[in-house]
Amino acid sequence: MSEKADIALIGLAVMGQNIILNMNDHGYVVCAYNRTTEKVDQFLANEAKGTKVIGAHSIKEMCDKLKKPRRVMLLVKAGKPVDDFVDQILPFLEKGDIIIDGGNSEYQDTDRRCKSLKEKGILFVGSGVSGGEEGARYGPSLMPGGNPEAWPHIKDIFQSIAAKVGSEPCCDWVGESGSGHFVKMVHNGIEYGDMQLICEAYHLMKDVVGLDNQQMSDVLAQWNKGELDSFLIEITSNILKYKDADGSYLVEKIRDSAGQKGTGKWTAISALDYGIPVTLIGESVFARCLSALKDERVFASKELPGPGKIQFDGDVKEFVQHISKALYASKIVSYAQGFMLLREAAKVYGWNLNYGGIALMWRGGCIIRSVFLGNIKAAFDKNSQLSNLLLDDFFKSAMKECQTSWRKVVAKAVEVGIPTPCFSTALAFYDGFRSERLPANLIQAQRDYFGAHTYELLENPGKYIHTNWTGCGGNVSSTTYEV
Ligand code: NBP
Repeated sequence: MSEKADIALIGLAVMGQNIILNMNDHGYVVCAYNRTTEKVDQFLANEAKGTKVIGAHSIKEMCDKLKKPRRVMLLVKAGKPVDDFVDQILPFLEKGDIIIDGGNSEYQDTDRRCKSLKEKGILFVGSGVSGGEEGARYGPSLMPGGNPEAWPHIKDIFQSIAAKVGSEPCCDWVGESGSGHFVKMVHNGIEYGDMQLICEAYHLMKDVVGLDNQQMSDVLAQWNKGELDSFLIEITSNILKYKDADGSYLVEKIRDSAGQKGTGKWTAISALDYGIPVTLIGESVFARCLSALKDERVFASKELPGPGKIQFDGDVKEFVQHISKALYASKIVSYAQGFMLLREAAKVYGWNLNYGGIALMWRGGCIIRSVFLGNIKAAFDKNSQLSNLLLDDFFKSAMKECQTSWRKVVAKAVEVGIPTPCFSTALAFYDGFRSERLPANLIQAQRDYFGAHTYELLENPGKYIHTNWTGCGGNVSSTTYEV
């Protein structure tokens, strides 16, 4: 009888094909399957030619060719296709078999699938996969969560195909139910924030300081040797200096209207749902929305006054240094906010999240990979119960070192009328988070004044009282009217 496969992979598009070849490189026999089965033959005859990959033309054939417990990984379009495939595979599985969804599924869907499959004795895993085509082929960042009983059966495959930082794989068990997909969602949200922060630095260097593209590219290449060392800084340095066939810089010819697929928006929505101020990711999503109003902006640019052209008369090198520090400080705030959201979701869902492990999973293989994630990992290694990254000694001293520059950059941007939504919101969050007193006492008074919503006194927290502010209202407080 022919050799049985270690794992089956359904979905022969860009991610599936490359993950299969990656698994093959690491010695695993993979059985490939796809809804359109001709793609199985095409794949075996072309990309997988000469490998140990085998194919199947039906779900039954695929399941029959697997070692037990059976491991079936899906890399198909998220949503209904995943449910449809789960329904089709189930009749051919036995108790203890494993289904892994590596697509960009919503974490609530993964939660639901985990629960319903557990009742049937099937172990379900929802794994974030990041790194795009190249990552899938040579080492992605993998964020698996779901039924923990599945982990010992998939650990070796997952950790061997994942990206490595030194000898450490960028893959570890994230936690229960939908946590792997939640972590992937927050990763994508942070990616939106990182990208917008770099765009704001570019805008300031170009339109305030007046650097040309080659100079900006050189600055970023320099930044990439220090604390900002990251994949996104590296590629932006390359993008800025890239010249079109006519010798002009290509990036300057690209329409300034950003697209999005929704994962940044999902992060912002869950931040609102859980009441966590993930302001930087929220602003980065809104910045893309504002950019997309291109026609309205073109019209408004001729109608609405700004401060007028202000000549930059400062020290260029010094201001560029201030921008790098503003970027670093804002980035720290963004990650602190992302981890606050993870902590809250873990509380709501009862997940036991491995925060240092998450930093390590993002350290390599994915779009937000950076040296800085090593510092985050170190912070959680030092104190796994760390309540907020900003309170770790390393990050505390980074904020101390950066804050003056950060304030100068935001103030300059406001003065000259350059929008820096993420630099600014990060600073506002930082100042709010470090404030013993905020003006929310007045909000409470206003709420009580117009809606009898009650308030607590500083000296007596937990006891809610109502004041008849006008002398005309009654003394009855509201229980239902929420503003
Ligand atoms: P796609 O997201 O383009 O999905 C293509 C696969 O889904 C094909 O196998 C296709 O089968 C199958 N499929 C579709 Br489309 N509709 C289906 C349906 N109604 N029923 C059954 N199968 C269906 O592929 P991808 O870009 O390789 O991504 C795979 C997953 O990984 C997605 O969830 C994606 O969001 C996620 N992801 C992608 C990237 C990336 O960089 N592309 C990165 C990280 C994660 P067919 O061949 O018969 O049409």
